[in-house]
Amino acid sequence: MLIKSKSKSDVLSSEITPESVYQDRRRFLTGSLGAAFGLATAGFSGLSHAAAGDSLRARAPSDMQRSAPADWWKAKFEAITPAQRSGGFYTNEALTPYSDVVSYNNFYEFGLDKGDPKANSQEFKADPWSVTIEGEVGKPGVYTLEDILKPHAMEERVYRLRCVERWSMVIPWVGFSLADLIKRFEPTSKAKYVQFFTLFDPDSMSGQRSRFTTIAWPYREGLRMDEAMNPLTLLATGLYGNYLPPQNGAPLRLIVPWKYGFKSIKSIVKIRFTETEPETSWNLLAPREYGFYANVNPEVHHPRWRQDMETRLPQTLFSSSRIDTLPFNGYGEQVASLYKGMDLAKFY
Ligand SMILES: Nc1nc2c(c(=O)[nH]1)N[C@H]1C(S)=C(S)[C@@H](COP(=O)(O)O)O[C@H]1N2
Ligand SMILES: [Mo]
Repeated sequence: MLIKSKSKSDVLSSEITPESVYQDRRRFLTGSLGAAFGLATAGFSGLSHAAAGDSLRARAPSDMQRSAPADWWKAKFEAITPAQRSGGFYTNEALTPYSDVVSYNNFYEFGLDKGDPKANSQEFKADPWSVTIEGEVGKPGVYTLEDILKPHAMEERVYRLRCVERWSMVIPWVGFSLADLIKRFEPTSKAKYVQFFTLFDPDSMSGQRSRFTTIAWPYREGLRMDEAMNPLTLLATGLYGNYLPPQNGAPLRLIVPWKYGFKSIKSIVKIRFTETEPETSWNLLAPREYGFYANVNPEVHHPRWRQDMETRLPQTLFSSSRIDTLPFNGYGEQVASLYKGMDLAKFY
């Protein structure tokens, strides 16, 4: 049996705080059970939800405007359109405030604590950037970010993001369908999967130098071709109507809203088309805990964390924001058919 459920005490609400859930995974990563609690983290109290409402698009505070982006890039962001509101591209749930989205992160290349990515990534250079396209594909090559983005119109989509650590956010992304990019490179009939790689650059990514992490760098993830081609699968270039901050995966990251957050790989430098199921970092690290599919599934528990509930961030002192986790993170209508006939307890 590959999946174990933990004891009942595992679901005590008192345990479900952002701090304790990430501490669990952190201890696992470093293998140090004695890791001290009480690390400084961005507090969630006192922050109010911003309603998604009917506003045409979400806006980041103006202090996040970056210096002098190229004209072609700027033009892309000036022309952001809301995605069609049907088809699961929107939710009217309250947006997670911008300040939380950019300060409570998982990006182990920049450290293990939730505040580390923001603290350690501000010097990170996402320009110039290139993406290598390789494997079972008609048009392999090394493409500049401009080559990659130029033909695509940017749109805004508001998705839930559900981390396997049992917290979730609602984030207004900017981006475009991965399917539209994939079609341009003409995958061959042997292309059954797509693999993605994050930049490997220990000079700028302090986490890759750390002796504490056991992750096989570069961080890598993968999707089955039909998952990659699903209209919900997004290549994100921004959030809250502006560029992606480094801590959220600048300049280009994947968003797969029906899967646990670790599938949504950041700062992508390589996309490889393969005939067989590709390696993924978390699966290499702990295959019994992190499967290739990683579909959000309240009935299949992670060996150490039940998955039938989650804490919607931000969590305040006065509200626990505990909600039920939905199959496929609430996107079952769009994606359940991809897994027809599959035993999702086996293919977790
Ligand atoms: N390269 C890379 N991508 C990554 C991660 C990471 O550590 N490295 N963490 C993943 C996890 S576990 C989650 S929950 C999301 C978090 O995205 P966010 O910080 O933008 O909310 O990024 C995912 N993508
Ligand atoms: Mo995650």
